[in-house]
Amino acid sequence: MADLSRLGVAIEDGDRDLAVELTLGAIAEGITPQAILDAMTGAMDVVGDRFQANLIFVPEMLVAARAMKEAMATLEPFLVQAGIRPEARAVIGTVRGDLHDIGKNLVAMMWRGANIEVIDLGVNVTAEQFVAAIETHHPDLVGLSALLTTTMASMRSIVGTLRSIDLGGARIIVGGAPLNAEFAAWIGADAFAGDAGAAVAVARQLLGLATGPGGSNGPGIGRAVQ
Ligand code: B1M
Repeated sequence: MADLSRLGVAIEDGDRDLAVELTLGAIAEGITPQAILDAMTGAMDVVGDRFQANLIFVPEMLVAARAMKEAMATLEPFLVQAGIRPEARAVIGTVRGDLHDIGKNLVAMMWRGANIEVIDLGVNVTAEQFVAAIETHHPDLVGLSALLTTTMASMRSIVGTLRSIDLGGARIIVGGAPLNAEFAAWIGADAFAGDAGAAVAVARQLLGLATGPGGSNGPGIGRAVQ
């Protein structure tokens, strides 16, 4: 009998092979794709909480996210068959002038792990590229990352441009080591997330989605005041 808690632990531990094997086993036993997905996203909530609490660090979070990605790829055709769709869609990118993408990639992985579809625009993304992606993909979230004090200005200018167009209700989340909640509020973002775990909790808060089993509003979350 498939044990979904074992699947969760395999993802938390970053054991890709076991995560895929347990996913296949659960599918073969007829466990619903939704229940399997819930076990996976719950595991990523736990990972996010541990990361925020400094109980694990970037390498552990990366291996967990990779295990999640592979297990998700296994589950995806069954989710599609069952008509289960991502709960939200996000566009994310590192802002113009900035080539740092490790943190942004982590946020993208964690969002995917939280059943948010992510369109990743990469690095050095201009305002025009963000606008084009918003017009094409109609996201619920727009994520901007900046790692340099110099590209904080670029972020401000991009958010200014985004505020001048019809975002279709999309909310703007910003993050990156040199930023804080005050800066996020000042440039007109909806929220700041201090790390990839917080990015999931903040996204859920902004979108009014249910908080996962391990998803608490831990440290690192800053809501920008408009
Ligand atoms: Co650069 N770099 N770098 N660098 N680099 C820093 C950022 C720096 C602090 C190093 C230093 O001087 N101590 C410094 C910035 C100083 C400043 O502006 N105050 C710096 C500099 C100066 C530079 C160059 C200018 C160096 C040069 O060429 N003279 C140059 C700039 C290039 C450019 O971007 N135009 C440069 C280049 C590079 C590399 C290409 C060599 C490489 C990047 C490789 C890559 O990303 N693919 C690199 C690296 C690796 C770093 C350090 C060492 C590590 C950054 C990192 O990946 N951290 C960094 C020093 C440091 O941090 N110790 C440094 C790990 C990552 C998981 O954390 O990115 O903070 P972080 O992401 C976190 C949170 O910030 C948050 O969640 C993530 C996960 O928890 N977060 C978000 C990030 N984005 C978010 C978005 C969200 C929410 C949360 O919502 C959308």
